[in-house]
Amino acid sequence: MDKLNIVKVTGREILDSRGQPTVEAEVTLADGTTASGSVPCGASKGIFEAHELRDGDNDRYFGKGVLKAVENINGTINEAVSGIAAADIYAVDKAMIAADDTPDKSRLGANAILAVSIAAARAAAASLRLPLYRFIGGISGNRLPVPMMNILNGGVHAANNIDVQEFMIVPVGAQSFKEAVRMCCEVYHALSALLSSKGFSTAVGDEGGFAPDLGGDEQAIEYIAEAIQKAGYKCGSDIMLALDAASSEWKGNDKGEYILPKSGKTLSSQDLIEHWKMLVGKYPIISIEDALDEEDIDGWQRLTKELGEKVQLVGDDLFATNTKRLSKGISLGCANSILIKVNQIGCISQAIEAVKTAKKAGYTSIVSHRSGETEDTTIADLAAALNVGQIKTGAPCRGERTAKYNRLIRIEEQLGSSGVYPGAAAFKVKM
Ligand code: 2PG
Ligand code: MG
Repeated sequence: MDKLNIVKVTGREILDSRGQPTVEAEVTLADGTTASGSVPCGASKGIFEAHELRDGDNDRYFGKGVLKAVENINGTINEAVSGIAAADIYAVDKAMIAADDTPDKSRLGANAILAVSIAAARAAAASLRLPLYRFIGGISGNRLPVPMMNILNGGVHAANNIDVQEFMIVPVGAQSFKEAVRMCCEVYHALSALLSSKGFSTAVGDEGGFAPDLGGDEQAIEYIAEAIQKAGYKCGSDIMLALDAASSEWKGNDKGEYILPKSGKTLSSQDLIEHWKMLVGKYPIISIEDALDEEDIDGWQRLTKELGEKVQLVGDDLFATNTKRLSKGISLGCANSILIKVNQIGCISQAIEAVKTAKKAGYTSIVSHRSGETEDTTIADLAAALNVGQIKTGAPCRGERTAKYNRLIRIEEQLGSSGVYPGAAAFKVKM
């Protein structure tokens, strides 16, 4: 028997950063190596995501328990992957997908499948004595990602009055990942001082960004621009801005209608496009994610025509890390970038395939966390391994977010002179 063959897989219920139950899997190989992997959970979930299996037993965790997913790991998945070499992550994932046999992984649960996919990859890397990024990316996985650091939270991630979910700073002018993190932290602390001095709350949202009540998205952008300057950087060259509107949360009653839940505004798809155009004309915004709803395909086509040369337009809910949806979007001229969230599709190999499809079409990819996270740092390794050049993993605050930044600081140190921090080159748009 090959020493890398999987001999046992077990699951357990653990907690995510919102205190909700989530799945962890542990994989044991024939040589005795064990490794674990755990699964994040979104709040602004798209309708095209793979299925997250929850118990629905209201006596436990208000129905959110994941004991069924754990049972599926201990039973069906354990049988399906036993004997397969963990180093062949495509074969491990394929066996689980076949055992599930649904288009959205709803029988076994994408949360059960992903936990095992991650644990198997980690076990293979550990057995081969390779860092995870090296195991996944080989010797060519050497590009550190530019952090898109979310320092002000709104939408469903915060109990404030801001509709846009994420306001991010993007340190394109840094010379290294470590410096990029330092620059962002300095701006984060400058923003904290600025908000305090104006009498605003500095309590944080789900991703560690501040969550004050403000006068709207423009005021948020203005405070961030001021904080960048206060920290000693130039907004528009050292540090750019990015937004995630998460506008699938704004679905109105009719197609192409948007109702912003906090401000109560009703907008058409074209109104929103005009709003983004106004912001892009006024502020150095390099990237907008989910600027429109996941089902507003005509809107996405117009938006891409009107803004696609100037701004990275990221499809998160729109593509759901799904190669089929991405290919369709590419052929229709929707967006120019994809957010890669492993739990949207439910296993590592399919997330890798989405990155490959994006690359072929000239779309950029951003590896991303979820708003509910664990201490698992797999996405940090994945970002470096796949050379995507961008990562979205929250504010420099809350352990589940800093775990990813700290992992990348270590990866950069290990890569030494072969490591590349791409800065502005990670973005295809003109600056
Ligand atoms: C997003 C994510 C992560 P959630 O919309 O991009 O920031 O949020 O995990 O809640 O979907
Ligand atoms: Mg998003």
